Amino acid sequence: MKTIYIFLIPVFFVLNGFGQTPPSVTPTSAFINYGSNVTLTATGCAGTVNWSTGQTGASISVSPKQSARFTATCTSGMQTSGASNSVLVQVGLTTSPCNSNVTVSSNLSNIGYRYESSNYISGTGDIEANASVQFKAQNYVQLNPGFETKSGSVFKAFTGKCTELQTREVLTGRQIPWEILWGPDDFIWMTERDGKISRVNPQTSAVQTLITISDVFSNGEGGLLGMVLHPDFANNPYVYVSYNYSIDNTVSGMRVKVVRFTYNSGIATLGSPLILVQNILGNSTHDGSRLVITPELKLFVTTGDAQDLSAPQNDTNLNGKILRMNLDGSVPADNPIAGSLVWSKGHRNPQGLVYANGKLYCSSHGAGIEDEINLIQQSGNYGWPNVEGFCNTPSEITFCNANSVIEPIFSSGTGGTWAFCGLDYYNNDAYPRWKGHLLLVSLKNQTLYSLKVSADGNTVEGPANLYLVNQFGRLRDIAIAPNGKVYLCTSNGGNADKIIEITPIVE
Ligand SMILES: [Ca+2]
Ligand SMILES: [Ca+2]
Repeated sequence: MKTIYIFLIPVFFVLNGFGQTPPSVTPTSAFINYGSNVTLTATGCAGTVNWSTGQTGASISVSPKQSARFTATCTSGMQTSGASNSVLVQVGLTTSPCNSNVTVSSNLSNIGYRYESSNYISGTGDIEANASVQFKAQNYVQLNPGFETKSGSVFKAFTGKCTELQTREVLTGRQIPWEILWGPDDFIWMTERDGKISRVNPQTSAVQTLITISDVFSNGEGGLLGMVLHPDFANNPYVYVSYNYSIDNTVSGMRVKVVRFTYNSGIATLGSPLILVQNILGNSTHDGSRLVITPELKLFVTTGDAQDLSAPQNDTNLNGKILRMNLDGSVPADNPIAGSLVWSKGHRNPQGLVYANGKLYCSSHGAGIEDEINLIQQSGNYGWPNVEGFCNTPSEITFCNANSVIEPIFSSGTGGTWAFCGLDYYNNDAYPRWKGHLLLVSLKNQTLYSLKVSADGNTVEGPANLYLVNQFGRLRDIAIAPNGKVYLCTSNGGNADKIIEITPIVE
């Protein structure tokens, strides 16, 4: 008895005495734009929380200039440092401004950063382990005594002109353009949420409105949303759209339908509407509605949960799904559930969709955390509302194991959302830096991102690259022209929305 008693005492103290478990830090991961901040909170410490930044207190706000790990330690008790009490805050970085001369005198631990100069770059700082940094100067790069690339770092230096994204306003004065795409007529085709479909001449900025759809019910985030053209448009001049209507002219009567219109170029109109699917529950938010047609001539349509959390995991409900249909709206014989349009489930509000590398990539809005990019698989379950982002909480792990949930290939992390929207894939030689990258725009973070996709197309490699941060406000969608120019549309409202043309200037 006595021996047992001696061993019980330390156990008692660790669990209930002055012993403390290490403070846990939330968020568990975070990804921020360069220049913005994130609040880190430590819980489980009875004493004072000391942070690796030198700050104290349960919650601190940090705005790191580069990716960094922040550690919380507790002044009292037996807590020990460990993985559970630190968080890696990744910072999306962009190319440095193209100044005439650049001197890099402090040590660099940036990941995927490029210093550019129109004359020379002089380096004396170290490139830290795990950093990957490039110096690109038009005339010369000078590595002074003391400059060192540490083991495990990646460093490249070369000469060349600054890489610049030249931007031009193609169009202004519009109201919430939602879809922009490059048409086979070399015009930009555009939907606006109030119901208009137009052709925009990218050279002259002339707008030709083809139709104002009479039964579009535009409320909140709902209205006329996604659009795609038939891949063989010359022979099949069909335009497919997804939009909200209302069965009783109220928000609670909002539904979503997918309609095919026929383009008559002679009289510049869209007509002969053919309803492919209708009566999908809609709402003033969470209506999905991005469309893609694959080379096998199947139409994929995203649907949102329309604020009905019971829908995404219910196979008989079309909300919170990605639907797959033939181009006349019929159910393909090889869909996973006989007679059903459902292709994948567990989606919250997916509003970006692109087919590339023989794969379907989808971006989706998270609730308060974890905006996701997912690789869409037949019969895939993406977890919502039971799982946000990765399967990393006890209840999520249980659900994921029981339901074979597929985790995202990229997430904004648990630090917050960026409001992922339009998604596209850059496969053009005009801007080699983006070749093989997903391009993504965000509303809340007002940023264009490029994300390098792995050679097999199955993963995103490295951190996001950020462009045009806060320059044009909220960004809704992307279109890419065959010549490699990229077009973005803004979503700021006030009849002041724009289409911006990006011309990469590469030597
Ligand atoms: Ca688009
Ligand atoms: Ca999670």
